[in-house]
Amino acid sequence: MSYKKDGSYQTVCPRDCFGVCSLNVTVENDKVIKVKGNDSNNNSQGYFCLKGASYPKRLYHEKRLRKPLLRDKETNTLHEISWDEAYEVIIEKLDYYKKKQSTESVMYVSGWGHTGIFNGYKNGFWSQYGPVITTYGSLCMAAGSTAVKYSYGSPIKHNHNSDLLNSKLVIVWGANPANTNIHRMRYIKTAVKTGAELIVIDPRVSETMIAGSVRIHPIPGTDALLAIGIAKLLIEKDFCDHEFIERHVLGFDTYQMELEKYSMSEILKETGLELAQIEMVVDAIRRNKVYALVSGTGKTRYTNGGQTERAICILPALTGSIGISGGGLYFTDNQQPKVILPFVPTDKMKAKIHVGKFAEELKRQTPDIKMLWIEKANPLTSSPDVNQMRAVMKQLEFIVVVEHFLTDTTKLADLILPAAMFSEKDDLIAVYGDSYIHLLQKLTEPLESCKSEPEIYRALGQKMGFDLKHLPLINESLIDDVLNHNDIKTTYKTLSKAPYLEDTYSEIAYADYKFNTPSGKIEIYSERMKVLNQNPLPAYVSSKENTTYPLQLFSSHAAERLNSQFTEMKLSKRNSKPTVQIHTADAETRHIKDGDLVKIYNDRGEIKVLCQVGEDVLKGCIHLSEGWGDDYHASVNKLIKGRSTDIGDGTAFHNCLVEVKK
Ligand SMILES: Nc1nc2c(c(=O)[nH]1)N[C@H]1C(S)=C(S)[C@@H](COP(=O)(O)OP(=O)(O)OC[C@H]3O[C@@H](n4cnc5c(=O)[nH]c(N)nc54)[C@H](O)[C@@H]3O)O[C@H]1N2
Ligand SMILES: Nc1nc2c(c(=O)[nH]1)N[C@H]1C(S)=C(S)[C@@H](COP(=O)(O)OP(=O)(O)OC[C@H]3O[C@@H](n4cnc5c(=O)[nH]c(N)nc54)[C@H](O)[C@@H]3O)O[C@H]1N2
Ligand SMILES: [Mo]
Repeated sequence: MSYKKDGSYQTVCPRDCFGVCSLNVTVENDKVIKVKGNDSNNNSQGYFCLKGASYPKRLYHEKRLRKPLLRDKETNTLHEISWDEAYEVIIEKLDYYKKKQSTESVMYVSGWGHTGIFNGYKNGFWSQYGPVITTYGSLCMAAGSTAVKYSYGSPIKHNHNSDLLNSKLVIVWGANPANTNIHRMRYIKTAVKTGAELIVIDPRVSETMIAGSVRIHPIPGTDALLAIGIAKLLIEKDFCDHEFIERHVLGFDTYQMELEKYSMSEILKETGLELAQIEMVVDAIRRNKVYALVSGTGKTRYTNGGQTERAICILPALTGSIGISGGGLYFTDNQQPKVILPFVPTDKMKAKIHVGKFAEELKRQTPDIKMLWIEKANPLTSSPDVNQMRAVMKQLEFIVVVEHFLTDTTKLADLILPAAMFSEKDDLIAVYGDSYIHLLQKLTEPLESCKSEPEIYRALGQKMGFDLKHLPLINESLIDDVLNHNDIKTTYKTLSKAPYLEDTYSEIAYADYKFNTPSGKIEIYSERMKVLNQNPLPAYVSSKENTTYPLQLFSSHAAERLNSQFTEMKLSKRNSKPTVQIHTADAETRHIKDGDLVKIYNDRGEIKVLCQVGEDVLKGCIHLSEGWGDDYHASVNKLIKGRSTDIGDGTAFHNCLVEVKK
């Protein structure tokens, strides 16, 4: 029987992305047959990407997991089992560890494969089982978001993307919206067409460097110094808005003194830039004191990432470019109300292991862990130090992975559970790319025996005698209860027509000049940084890795993938093979030609990829997109050590030196 009548329904893409595209989905005979953009929200406005368009194929892809799979340890082969058998195996293991050792022999790991509010449902199960170990920290934007929160207060906000049309100058810094935020990029393109200046700061030629843009290529990880150089010149030349600073900024005077510690010659040497380039940026700001600063996560994935973001994100405050149309800092937009799941008991998980240092910390910090439960994550591709992590995971006794596809991580799983996807579950989506609350609608029954995580937890809970009030059925009435409990004035039915925007939403962020920081001002000086043993003022500390390998490797997010997802869809011919970009001079000294197959290596591992030789990346650096798995011999995280960022417990993927050989 079909879950819904044939027809067209509105929903949203639940991927971990700035897009949060509202979609119109055509359902026929319980199958999604078409996905289109939907203009029910004012951010995505009917636009969507090739990944969203691929759902009708991806849902029914031949490689999609359809049945639970159990590994026969002796033959190392997977064979299909029923859900009842799968539950039996899981319960036997969970009981065994609880009795033999403790529930802390079990570790729960989740990523952001799916971004729904109902990800929190897991606590309804795990808190009834007993405290289990989990990770803390982030693979994603935590260094940057902590920096922005400390500077501007929480929640983080930005002007509506459409306000970019009112900007005469857009500076994109360590962000690549052409790939990662297509809605913002549409506006940037239009703004440039109608005369806005665009400056893009990135160590490589990124897809965002469209015709007419000015390109600035600092040496990776040195952006804080570039920002410090810009601040120095803005202050020296007296281009600042002193009235704005007096009213709304804390720490300007002390920062001015701090800046004297940095000489321009040191800034130029470290960043590899010329004075004229920094002066050019400063001059563009002089001409456009109100300008948009689009600040991304690329330059925050270093050990100095938080301080780098601090140095950059306070720049608009110096010329009063905050709280005003045409101006503003664009990091993330989180103006939607928080949604709490009222039926979920308090989280009892013990977050002991830094998610980016998993490999190193798992055995050292928690030698008693025997069982892993992984869902919505592919750490053996997306987390650092893949080789070491694989070795550590091999020593564990039992690994469960809930997944859509066979990934690098499932290769180590003892039990693989097939997860529901996209149209196969109800959820609420409220992420960082817009300030809406969206409904992800269940429109079709899960394919074959796939199940959503809540269904799995509820069934397990039922068999284990858990209190089912913490594991309710997710349906329209439960979602209405959740909305009601959070005092959000909408319903499932209303959300099924269009996403929800709170009436407190402001198209111009901070138009009220209220900054939710301890001082109520934009904090260039942040006392909170001291608690993290950091300079309370933006500062620069080198992030260069301390090894002798000569080339700096950094990675970025690809248009046709979502981290490690969508590889199976082969959405792009142009980028169908993993390719490393290397500078002509570095290629010549290594006798490497364009199109050669090369080995990238250091003492953590090696990968083999094709080589693109040219001037698209700085000399001394190489660039490769993240997310390629081992099947492509291009798992960049094999080369990368797990390190924490200075603040926010983020992951410093890009502190990485390597060598390249033909
Ligand atoms: N299509 C697509 N969209 C996505 C994603 C995806 O995988 N694919 N992922 C989503 C997720 S999880 C996230 S977190 C966001 C990320 O979105 P973005 O913030 O745009 O992130 P990145 O691609 O990591 O990096 C952006 C740029 O920073 C540059 N960069 C690297 N190091 C430095 C540096 O030292 N200085 C400077 N100035 N630039 C540097 C990179 O070359 C890259 O072009 O995108 C989201 N959207
Ligand atoms: N070198 C390098 N590494 C990086 C980055 C980088 O810039 N450079 N970027 C990092 C960033 S920003 C992020 S956010 C992380 C992302 O790291 P992860 O959160 O691990 O993301 P993915 O690699 O996309 O893996 C998510 C997995 O979840 C599965 N999945 C999707 N939906 C569901 C679902 O509903 N249920 C279940 N059970 N599974 C589901 C997908 O099939 C996929 O295998 O990667 C990071 N890794
Ligand atoms: Mo991310």
